[in-house]
Amino acid sequence: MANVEQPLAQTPVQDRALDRDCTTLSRHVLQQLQSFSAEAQDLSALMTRVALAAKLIARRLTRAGLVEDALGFTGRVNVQGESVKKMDVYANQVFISVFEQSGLVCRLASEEMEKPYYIPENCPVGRYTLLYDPIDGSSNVDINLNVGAIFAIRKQEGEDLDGTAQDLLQNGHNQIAAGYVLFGPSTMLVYSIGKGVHAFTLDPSLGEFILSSEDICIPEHGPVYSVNEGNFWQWDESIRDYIRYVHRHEGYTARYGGALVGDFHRILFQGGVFLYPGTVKKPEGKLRLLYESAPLAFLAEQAGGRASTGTQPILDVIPKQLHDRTPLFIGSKEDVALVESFIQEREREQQDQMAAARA
Ligand code: P6P
Repeated sequence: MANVEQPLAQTPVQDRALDRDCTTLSRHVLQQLQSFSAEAQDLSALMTRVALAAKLIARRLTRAGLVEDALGFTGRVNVQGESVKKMDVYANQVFISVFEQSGLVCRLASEEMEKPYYIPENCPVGRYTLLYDPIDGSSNVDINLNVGAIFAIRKQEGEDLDGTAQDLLQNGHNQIAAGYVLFGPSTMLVYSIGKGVHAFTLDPSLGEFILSSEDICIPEHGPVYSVNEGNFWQWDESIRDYIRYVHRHEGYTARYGGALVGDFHRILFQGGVFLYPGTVKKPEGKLRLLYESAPLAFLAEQAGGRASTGTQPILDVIPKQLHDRTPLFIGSKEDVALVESFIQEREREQQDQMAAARA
């Protein structure tokens, strides 16, 4: 038998490091599905395109302070009634560009676009829709603080011949993949295809997202509560009761970065709860269901956490419109349940008062 050259021996640590560096996002998706079926290949290709979008946006953000016309406002207002930043426009277009000619995505629905964007050459063969918030927390862009992008992938149902994408108005259990990109000191991509939550860190020297945390689990309880207390005067009494509770009990700490992705990322790893309740000005809440709350709720539940409107699991909510908003309470099971208990208590008191008034 010919003398087969044995590879030079590496230490187990060296072997593990090399294997990790070879665990790219596309490989991980296929490993997760344990399949090379057409659908598995589609998902792997979709995630690879999301990763490309993340790299392009990260590159722009890293140099934003040096590039003409990268920062500041466009002077326009989007469908949400929010002032549009130049980075919002750029990032929105990046997602469109990376999915054109992909043959995969027929429609893109974004916080920045009133109606879904159709890629005719991909329709109707393209079986997937990307829902995304291209830059979440864009108020942080001009001050070089962390921002994020949030995405969800759904399968198109029916032909959508009237171009109104009514099939997107379904609950969050219809998401086949969801995740976010955190543009922070490092760029991280966190995703789930329904088989746990996994985090990848961009290695700029490789231009690849490399697996950094697998099967992430949110602690049952954590010290962090993340909320904009400047809205205290606008909240329902039940939320004020919860805030008074955490103010008066040891073991809680407030963290609020003004960008949902960064605030959620902290809670995903350290536990706690993020709250964006309804307010006097926005009784339905500020955060958008289809491309902010539902994707993060998918991740939270996959990681053993919880996500609620305060009275209903986020993943059960069926939107009436593409840009519907919901209140959001998301994070550790015990901490979300504690917030819900204050809401339920107030509801009981109100029902008792109404019953007493009728008696
Ligand atoms: P507020 C950013 O505009 C965003 O949509 C989320 O990223 C963030 O959690 C929230 O709004 C911040 O809103 O009212 O506290 O400034």
